[in-house]
Amino acid sequence: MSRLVVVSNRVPMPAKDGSAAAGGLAVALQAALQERGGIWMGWSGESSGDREPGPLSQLQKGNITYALTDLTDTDVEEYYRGFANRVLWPICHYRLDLAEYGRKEMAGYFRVNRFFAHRLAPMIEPDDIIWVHDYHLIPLAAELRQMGLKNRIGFFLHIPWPPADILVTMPVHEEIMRGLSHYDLVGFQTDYDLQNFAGYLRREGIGDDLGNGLFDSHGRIFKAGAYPIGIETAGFAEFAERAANHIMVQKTRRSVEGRDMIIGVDRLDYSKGIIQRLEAFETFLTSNPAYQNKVTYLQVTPKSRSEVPEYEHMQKMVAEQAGRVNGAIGTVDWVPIRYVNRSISRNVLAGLYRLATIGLVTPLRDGMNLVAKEYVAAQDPDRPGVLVLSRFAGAARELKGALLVNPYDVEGTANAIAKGLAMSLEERRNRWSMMMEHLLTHDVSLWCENFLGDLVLAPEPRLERDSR
Ligand code: GDG
Repeated sequence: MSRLVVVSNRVPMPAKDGSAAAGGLAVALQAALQERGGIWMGWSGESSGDREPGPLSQLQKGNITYALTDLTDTDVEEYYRGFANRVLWPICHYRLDLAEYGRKEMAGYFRVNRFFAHRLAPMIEPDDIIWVHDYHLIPLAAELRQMGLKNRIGFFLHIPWPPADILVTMPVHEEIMRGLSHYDLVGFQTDYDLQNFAGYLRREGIGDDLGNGLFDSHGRIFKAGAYPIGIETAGFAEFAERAANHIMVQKTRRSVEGRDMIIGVDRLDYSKGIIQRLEAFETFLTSNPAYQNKVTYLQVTPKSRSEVPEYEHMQKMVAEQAGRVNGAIGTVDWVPIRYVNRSISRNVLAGLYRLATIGLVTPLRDGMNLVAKEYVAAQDPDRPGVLVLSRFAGAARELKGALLVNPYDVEGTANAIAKGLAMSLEERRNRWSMMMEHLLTHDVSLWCENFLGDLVLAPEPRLERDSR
């Protein structure tokens, strides 16, 4: 079996006690790396200031070598904060209004990808399979090919891929699309993202859809497909059952005694629809006064990318809105919204999911959304809660037992909250069983196996006709 080389912007390092880092994706990839032997390479998260970064720092754990590189301050500013998070992230989440183009940032993005390729290439053996993750590293394969690497290289995009009309507003859309064609397999979260990709090739006249997932573009034949990511369903369900006894979860249970609890869990990000969701909760309470003092909404929102101005602004808006609703509707003995603006342990999170009558997952746009899947997996099979899910999350294409909402429609979301709270136990069980069965049969290990299986079987690339 060939060695596997995973490349991602950040690398989930194993905990000091040797156990794998938490989180389904990390666990699944670490298992695949452990089985085949391999390397996980990425940015250390550290900056070397304005000096050229030193050598890669390497850590060996079993069969896996973790290889981390620092970046300079300029690299972090232009590649990470600049192009990746202020151009690609908003564009892929359909937010043309938030994209900030700058030549410096675009150049920095391609430069850092070249730098990654130069650091990675000396470690690669001819039979290695390379799996690149996410929007930070789209041009990596092209850079590796430029250096003469002939290895199988796959790419998986964790976030949505927008329709052509949106993508073409980005000044370097051609270079980005050319970058994708240098992979042997390009994986998206959903069919819809895949159709957007194929639609762009067709519309811009730069590629042919050959059928069976094969595409011909920029002189290369490659495969593209939808590979909806899953979670470690069975493991997470057991974990949540145990976590229900965690002291913090017990304390929370006592503190909401006699009330229903609704939970929302999101990185603080404008794509997650937190502001619209708080509005929907307020509307629900004002149009269903009988529920006042009967429901507590817990919003867990760890800070994210706080150094990017849009995120700093969001943080202020969410805090203000939660405070305003609490001030307007809360009473001396009831706080409608409990807002936690930091990360909580995975253990407590799993227990809280299980405690909540409703999981409120209403992103304006999301590649998949693992919180929706974790909420379902964490439920007590005898008394499962209800998932209220945005139709614009990739997960909505699979979780048919959810109450689907349009998060822009505040009243519609408020009505779904009311419907969820009033739902009979029988209907809750039926909806939950349907979703749980799907999640058990489509977990993250299968996702990993499917992607790697298809990458190995991807067609031999045709010799390149054009030069980059
Ligand atoms: C990207 C795509 C796609 C959240 N708060 C805490 C915490 N979390 C964990 C959740 C979940 C993960 O973070 C978030 O995953 P999501 O999928 O919801 O969202 P993104 O971070 O935007 O991920 C997304 C995903 O990649 C995978 O492909 O689904 O569409 O945007 O696992 O549980 N974990 C802990 N404390 C917290 O406070 N421990």
